[in-house]
Amino acid sequence: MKMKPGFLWGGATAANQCEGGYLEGGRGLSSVDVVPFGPDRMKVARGQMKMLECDDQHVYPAHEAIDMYHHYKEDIALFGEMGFHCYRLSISWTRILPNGDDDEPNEEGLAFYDSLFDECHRWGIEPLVTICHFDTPIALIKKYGGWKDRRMIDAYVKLCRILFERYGKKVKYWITFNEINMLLHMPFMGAGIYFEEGEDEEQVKYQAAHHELVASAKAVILAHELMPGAMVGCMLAAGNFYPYSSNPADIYKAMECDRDNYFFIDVQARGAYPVWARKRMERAGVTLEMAEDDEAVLAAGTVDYISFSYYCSRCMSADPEIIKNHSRGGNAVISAVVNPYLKSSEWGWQIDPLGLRITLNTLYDRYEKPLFIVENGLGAVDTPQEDGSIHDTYRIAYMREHIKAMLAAVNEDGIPLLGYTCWGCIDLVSASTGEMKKRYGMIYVDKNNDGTGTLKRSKKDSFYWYQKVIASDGEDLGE
Ligand code: BGP
Repeated sequence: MKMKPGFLWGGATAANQCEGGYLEGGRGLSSVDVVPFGPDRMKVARGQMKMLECDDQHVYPAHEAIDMYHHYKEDIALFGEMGFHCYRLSISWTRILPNGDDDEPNEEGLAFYDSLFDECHRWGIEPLVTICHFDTPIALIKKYGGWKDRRMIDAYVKLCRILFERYGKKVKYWITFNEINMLLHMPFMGAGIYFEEGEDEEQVKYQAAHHELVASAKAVILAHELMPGAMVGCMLAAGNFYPYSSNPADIYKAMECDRDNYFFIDVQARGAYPVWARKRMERAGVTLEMAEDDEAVLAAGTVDYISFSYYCSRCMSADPEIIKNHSRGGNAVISAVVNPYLKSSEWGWQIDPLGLRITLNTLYDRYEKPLFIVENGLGAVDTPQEDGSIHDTYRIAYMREHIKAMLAAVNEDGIPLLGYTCWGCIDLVSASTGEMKKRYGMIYVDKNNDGTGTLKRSKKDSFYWYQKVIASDGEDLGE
């Protein structure tokens, strides 16, 4: 089995996890710059600990990351050598608008992405741009409290207009927000939100979600107006919840967990809040404040395709005892119970290639829009040999099985799929843990958790393997 010509094979990164150069080229401070490495990371990411400036007690991995700001030509050349058709990256908002909503954009920041896109095209690589990937300008967090405040919509649309006008001829594929459902789990990462004492967290999160959804719809409308032919997608942190048993109570519980995530893209793909979501918010005492035309905007700004990340499936039970005793099935961000049928990665993420086929089918059944797998991969420890080679057979095995599942979904189930960009095609900072040790790349970067390392890039075995996969459109999986 293989993919048809035109299928976009490639890799994905995010500015906050690879660019570095956090104060260079006129860039302003952004939310991820103040999310530290270590035990406080999740507290800050979840909005439970307020940190809007850097201090001396913490280390901030985003400041240098893998310094792609200075290495992008070399890195894109390596992507070109692997045969990428597509490279997913995100824009650093504060490189363009250092305070988030400045009157004039920062020309140095704009020129940086111009050059980066030109470099992609030189290698025949189609850029796929995430407008906002875990990235809220600190100045706007100080001014508005992040996406809690409706005025964020205008700031975001201002950014979009600048991007679309400047890059409309260079970029066809766009994503409005990375993993928009992460807002519920990591409100500071997803929306620049930290909670004040006594604040109603559900109310704040869903109101912020509403603002992001309206902003996303406005971006879609604007993109279609300014860039005819552009494709704008939403992006979900996917992976179905399975019921722990065939007990209907478990099945209902798993459905509810799935709905928490679908909530967002149901709105982005269908243009309205689902009935069950309205009821659920009502029961939780959440009252959404809406402007008069918000519903019309949501209805008009539906996306052209559904993109998603897939690393693992999840499992859930309705029985509190089971949850208590088998609670290590999720990850640092989303909790779940252990699925006894699956093996786990070194970080406890449960490996489930068939789950990818299930996810593809579920999403297509639900939305009937083209899909795009924009993240998939294995976070693992790599050990360079004395001669510098890296034999990452575990990563190849993971990707092979997932690509097989994807091939089956497309060829046997008929799912329309635009492309596959594996996550962290070059090693970068982990979003959930801030580690460098948790590597996804096919390109190794000599950088350690403590910030040491030469930043030298080298090719892992998976580099040569993926090169063949792409060249054969998925037919040669190296078995
Ligand atoms: C997704 C994010 C990415 C990425 C990936 C892997 O949630 O969109 O930014 O980091 O997960 O997660 P981690 O880095 O925590 O291993």
